[in-house]
Amino acid sequence: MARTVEVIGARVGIGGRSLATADGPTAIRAAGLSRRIHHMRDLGDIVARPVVRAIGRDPGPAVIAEMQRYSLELRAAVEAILLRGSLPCILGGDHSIGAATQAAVARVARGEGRSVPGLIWIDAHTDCNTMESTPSGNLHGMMLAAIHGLDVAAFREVVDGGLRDPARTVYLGARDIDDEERLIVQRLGCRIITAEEVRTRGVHAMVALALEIAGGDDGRVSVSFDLDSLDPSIAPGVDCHVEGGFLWAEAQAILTQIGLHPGIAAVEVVEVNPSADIDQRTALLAVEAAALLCGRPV
Ligand SMILES: [Mn+2]
Repeated sequence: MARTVEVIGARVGIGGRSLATADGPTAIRAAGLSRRIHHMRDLGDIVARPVVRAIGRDPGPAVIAEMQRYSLELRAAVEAILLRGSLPCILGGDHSIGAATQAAVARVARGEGRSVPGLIWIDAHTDCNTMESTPSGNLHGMMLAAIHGLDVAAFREVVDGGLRDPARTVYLGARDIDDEERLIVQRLGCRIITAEEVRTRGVHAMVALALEIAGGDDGRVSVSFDLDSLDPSIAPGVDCHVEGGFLWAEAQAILTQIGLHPGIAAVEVVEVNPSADIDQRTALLAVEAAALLCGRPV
């Protein structure tokens, strides 16, 4: 027997560069998700309207309003899954969905009088810009700043009651961090474990360290897997390609070890952009990642 996995497709692309990322959940399902996770219930999609984005460092009021509306809808859906005792698995979609998922985890934990789970963020990016520091204006690069208590208008209401302790956030594989953003991450006190560090010190030791830091006093963690943490040579179907990522053997070992951890609170698999993919390669890896993270028998 395994805990029921409840899947939501988060059809959103307005937080990133390419609206085609909204088709990620469809591509992940088509690559065979339900064949790899047997104990899953698919709740279908939550859809963000593809509103027009302003040019420049401010995405504009239409995107900010739709992101807020969308995120509140997703947050409520994730909270409902958690309250049923199931494991939420949210398929992206761009990474902006993290505000809703992670706020939901914190709100439910607080409501139950438990400590708020930590966060393992497997990503080429640290997603910790603010509207003041962002070079791109892409909201998928700001949601963790909001989750850690910095003001980002689009997520202000979404993170209400859902803030996370930055000392329990660990990044795995981050390698494309803006200068000001790096200062924010340092100030917050999040831990960054690079792919290089994983190679030098070993997957097992580094994942154990990540679980120890993020797990805090109760061992509970959410895990968010961005396909751009992988090297673009094996995962071309993403929005932001960054060289030097994990190869599949490394990622597989990381995801297996995390998936066997007993305290997984929520899983996200995000940033699959089918319009950039080649022969479903990235979508197939997304299926494997979700299966490894959600597959723990109980
Ligand atoms: Mn990323």
